[in-house]
Amino acid sequence: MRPALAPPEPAKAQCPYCGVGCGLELRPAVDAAAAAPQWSVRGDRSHPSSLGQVCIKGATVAETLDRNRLTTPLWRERLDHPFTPIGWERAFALLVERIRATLAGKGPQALAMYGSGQFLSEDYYVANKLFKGALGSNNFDANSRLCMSSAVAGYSRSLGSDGPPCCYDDLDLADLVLLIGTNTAECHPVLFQRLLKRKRRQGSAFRLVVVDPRATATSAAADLHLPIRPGTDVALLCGVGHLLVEQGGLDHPFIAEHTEGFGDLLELWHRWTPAQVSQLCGIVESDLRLLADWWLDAAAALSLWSMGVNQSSEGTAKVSAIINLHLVTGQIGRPGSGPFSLTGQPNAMGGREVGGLAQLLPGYRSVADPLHRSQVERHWGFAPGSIAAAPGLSVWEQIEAMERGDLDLWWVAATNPLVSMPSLDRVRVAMARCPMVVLSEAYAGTETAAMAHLLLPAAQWSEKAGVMTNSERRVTLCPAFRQPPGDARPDWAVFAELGRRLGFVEQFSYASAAAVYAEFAGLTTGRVCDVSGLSHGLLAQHGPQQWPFPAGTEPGGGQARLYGNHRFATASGRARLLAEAPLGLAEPPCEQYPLVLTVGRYLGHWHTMTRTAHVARVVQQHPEPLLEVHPDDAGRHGLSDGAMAEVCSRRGSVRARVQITAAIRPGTVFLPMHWGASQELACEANRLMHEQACDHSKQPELKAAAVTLRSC
Ligand SMILES: Nc1nc2c(c(=O)[nH]1)N[C@H]1C(S)=C(S)[C@@H](COP(=O)(O)OP(=O)(O)OC[C@H]3O[C@@H](n4cnc5c(=O)[nH]c(N)nc54)[C@H](O)[C@@H]3O)O[C@H]1N2
Ligand SMILES: Nc1nc2c(c(=O)[nH]1)N[C@H]1C(S)=C(S)[C@@H](COP(=O)(O)OP(=O)(O)OC[C@H]3O[C@@H](n4cnc5c(=O)[nH]c(N)nc54)[C@H](O)[C@@H]3O)O[C@H]1N2
Ligand code: SF4
Ligand SMILES: [Mo]
Repeated sequence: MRPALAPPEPAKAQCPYCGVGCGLELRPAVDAAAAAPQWSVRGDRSHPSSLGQVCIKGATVAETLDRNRLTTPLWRERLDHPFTPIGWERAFALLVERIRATLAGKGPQALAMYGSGQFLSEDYYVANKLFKGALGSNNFDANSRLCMSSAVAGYSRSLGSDGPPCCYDDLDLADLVLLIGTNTAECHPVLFQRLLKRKRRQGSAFRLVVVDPRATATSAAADLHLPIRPGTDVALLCGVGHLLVEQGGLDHPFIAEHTEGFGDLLELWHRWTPAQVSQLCGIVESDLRLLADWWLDAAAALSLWSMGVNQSSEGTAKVSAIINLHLVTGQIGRPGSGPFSLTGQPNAMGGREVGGLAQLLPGYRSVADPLHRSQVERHWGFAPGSIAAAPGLSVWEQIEAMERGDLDLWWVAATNPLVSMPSLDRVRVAMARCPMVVLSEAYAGTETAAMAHLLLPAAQWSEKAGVMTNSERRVTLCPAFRQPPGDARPDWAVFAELGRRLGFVEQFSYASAAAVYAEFAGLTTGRVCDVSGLSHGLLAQHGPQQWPFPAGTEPGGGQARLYGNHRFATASGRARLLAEAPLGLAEPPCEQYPLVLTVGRYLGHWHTMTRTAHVARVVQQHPEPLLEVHPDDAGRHGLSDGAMAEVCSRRGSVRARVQITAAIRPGTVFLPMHWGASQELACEANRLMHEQACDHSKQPELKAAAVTLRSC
């Protein structure tokens, strides 16, 4: 008799899509007919962040792993040549030759990398060390610049450091949840389900307020929806502040002991009367008053935000304006309350920890700080002075450098900028001027590959080990449980190999991803994001852990919330109340372009669709991109439902099918970001968008451009 097979152990990992960071369990489904093992997915009930819940993207991720992969390095000298396969040996030789020539000629400033919040922390860490340490170029930026950079700048300016202070349990403990600039139902669905469950159980005792120019699946569940004009959030929040003062609802002892800058804020709020604010935001005054009343009523108020806040030319001020409300009412650092950014990508948080933006170094350090530079140089094993003092080029500055012919090599990894960057036509022209564009990608045929010279096949999630951190600061180990296809390699291993070949053998000789993580963890001791007690071994044995997790912390002993003692990470220990007057949109509507286009997401699709375009269930759910137009605007522009329309901005035009809906504010239209040039139904929304960005965070205003419509 054959012995019964033990059921295979599932692999456990964090979902590789959104920043909720749900735990997944993947089991090999034995199918003799299939060439490669198939995997079935379900929620991991033991994962504390998601308790077994998943959404459609997580549930279908296994269907995306094998299709359409890049399997071998490909090279072409010129963009009008076809790609030819080259082995890794030649690929590395080319990179070494070009990098050495640049270092000897123009210098390190002519090298740049644009990475991603979809890197594992290990990929991110080694890429940073390679650029900022070995090459002496701080020109390492990531797509978090388009995503969380305003949250990073806002937390740092207001609280003294990056780091979301809250945790998911706060969703169960708040009496009032303010959802501002987030379509949580579609973009952070498992958290939204958690809110819905409370709503069903507690009814009006639990209040949900949504601030969004569109009525969305999120606002459908809200007690109050404030459909503000795009770009008027700071004014709205000043109006709430005004009413809190008027009603005597401030926590004066908290303000006196734990904050600074109250005087200026009071003056600013005083100027923004409810009548003025309601008019500017395009809402009724009684709704503004209701929000202020509910804030005052709430024993615990929680604010959740995402791209409607961050992607703005005043994104950092929007974040600080949210934090201000929490500080003046003492709604921070205790259960159920606080300002809580919903992270977009699965490991944008990890990226911030390892210093994955052009101005940062690992452990929430800054390149501008001489002490931080010397600490990191020592830990990395580079001579003093190796790390440059000036912040590197942010991604848009990298594009401008290519336009001027100042970049010799632009290395893009785990992002698809020829769909996701603003001013796409300009980006394309700039890339054409760069002598060597390198792309590390898991999939074949992306829009960015069309403008690259060297394609490096990446092993992706499930094929390489490493960690990710989700929005509530919880770190999950993602093991390698599948073979990478062909010659695909983990990104971190490629960066390390290149470092060794450039002569930095000692600094880049890692035995494993676990060794990379151990080196990083050692750099975080005593920092806000202290993970010095974490290791791949501990995470494998005890499961996901929240940071701070200093050396010696018992498993499960990480901290759920930051700033419980109300000592903030500023020099004085006080949080800063920042009085910033509303500026509005960088490109307001005008006679020629009378509408505001906003661009966002659909529930089933992931960004540039390299994965989700291949999932039948998702394609069925979202077959095409739709232009949402209010009936008044449709009438004015002669558009009918289901017909095609041309959307034109100062930068170009795209065509899309019209969906007439009263769900969107008059004067505002919406397109999804997903359908790039390689899709059959291409609708390149970002050809229309502009690159004007927030001064503090350098995050472009990807949520608003002035457009007009034409029927076609
Ligand atoms: N299904 C799905 N989920 C995802 C992703 C995905 O691609 N698909 N991507 C992940 C990533 S990286 C991110 S960053 C998040 C993004 O998550 P979200 O930010 O929730 O998603 P978006 O659709 O980009 O934008 C949210 C809302 O902002 C509103 N908005 C536009 N302008 C303004 C404004 O001026 N003020 C306010 N208050 N609101 C405004 C829009 O109408 C939109 O409904 O989603 C993550 N989750
Ligand atoms: N107008 C407008 N524009 C936007 C936004 C918006 O709301 N409005 N949102 C912005 C935001 S918040 C974001 S986050 C960006 C997202 O935009 P992108 O980062 O461009 O989108 P993705 O499709 O997620 O790109 C990730 C790429 O990495 C590849 N990949 C996956 N795993 C790996 C891996 O392990 N290694 C490597 N090397 N490659 C891998 C995928 O195949 C894919 O091509 O878009 C931004 N652009
Ligand atoms: S909510 Fe986000 S993390 Fe959770 S399964 Fe869906 S995409 Fe994955
Ligand atoms: Mo994002």
